[in-house]
Amino acid sequence: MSKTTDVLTRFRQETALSRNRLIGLRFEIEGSIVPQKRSLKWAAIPAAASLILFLTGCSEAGDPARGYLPNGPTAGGTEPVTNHTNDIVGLWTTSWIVLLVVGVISWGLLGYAAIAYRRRKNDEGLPVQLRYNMPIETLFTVVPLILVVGFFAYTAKSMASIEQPIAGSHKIAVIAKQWSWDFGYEAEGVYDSGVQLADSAFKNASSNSMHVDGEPVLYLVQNQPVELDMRSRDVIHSFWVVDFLYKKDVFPGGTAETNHIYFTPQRLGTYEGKCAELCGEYHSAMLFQVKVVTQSEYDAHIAELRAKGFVGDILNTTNDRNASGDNNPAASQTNG
Ligand SMILES: [Cu+2]
Repeated sequence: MSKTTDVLTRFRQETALSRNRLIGLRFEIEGSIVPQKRSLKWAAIPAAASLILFLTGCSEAGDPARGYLPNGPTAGGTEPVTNHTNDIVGLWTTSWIVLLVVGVISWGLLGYAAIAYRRRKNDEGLPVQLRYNMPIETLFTVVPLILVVGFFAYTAKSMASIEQPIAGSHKIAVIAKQWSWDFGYEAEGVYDSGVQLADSAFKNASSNSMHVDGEPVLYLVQNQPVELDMRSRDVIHSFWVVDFLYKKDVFPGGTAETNHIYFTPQRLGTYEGKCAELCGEYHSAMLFQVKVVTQSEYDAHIAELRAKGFVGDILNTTNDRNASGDNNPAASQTNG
């Protein structure tokens, strides 16, 4: 054996730490950092808990049985707000229950694995590695697939029933415009035209209500099925009555672009509505109200509109957001 080979061999022997020993060393070094990290983690738990308490504290009126969804003015009775709201609440809460079950199982398994298989004092190297485990990988593929298909199916079912026209519906035209709404009572031949709310109106609004004086108001009769035919005069808006738990985009264009909502309002009361599609500078001022009233109150409102001269087909008027005078008699009435 030459001297060179001899030196090389000794060098190799002295530096020959196995790969596993190296990995073990890495764990030992990193392990020494763990206690510090751990104390940080424990500190995060009370912080997260108080954050959750703080955040949920905001929804004081929320009902857990409804998944904290809004439930309209309680003074109006106990009926569902519309004929669709129970279905929507059911879809929402069932989804949460299913997801929580999956979550609890996942978090449980995670916690169990972290504790039962934690690194112990004399452990060296890597634990046995699990790869190409067909049963586990099939489970991880099939379970999410079932969940996604299930959620899709139930959502599609609910949407199909919500989008179903109701026979004998009372037709009302809803026209969105920057930044207000027009409502056309087609059968009665009258309309109401909103004008953009003035900044001063917001200063007078009470802090615990979205309502601002001068908002356009859509009147609906309790228990009378209604069809809203919705169109925009300019850009895309979205019709959203919060307590109805449903919103729908409103597009500019003709009959083909007209969107429809079908429902039966079931509970008397005043409901806040807004545009739910960012549509420009005063998007947030695009507020309106829906009043669900008795037939006689409705008739009185229609008579009032007629007396004010708001007669005709709102779709064929040239009303626009800035119009006043002849084209838009409402301008001088609503927000003058
Ligand atoms: Cu809008």
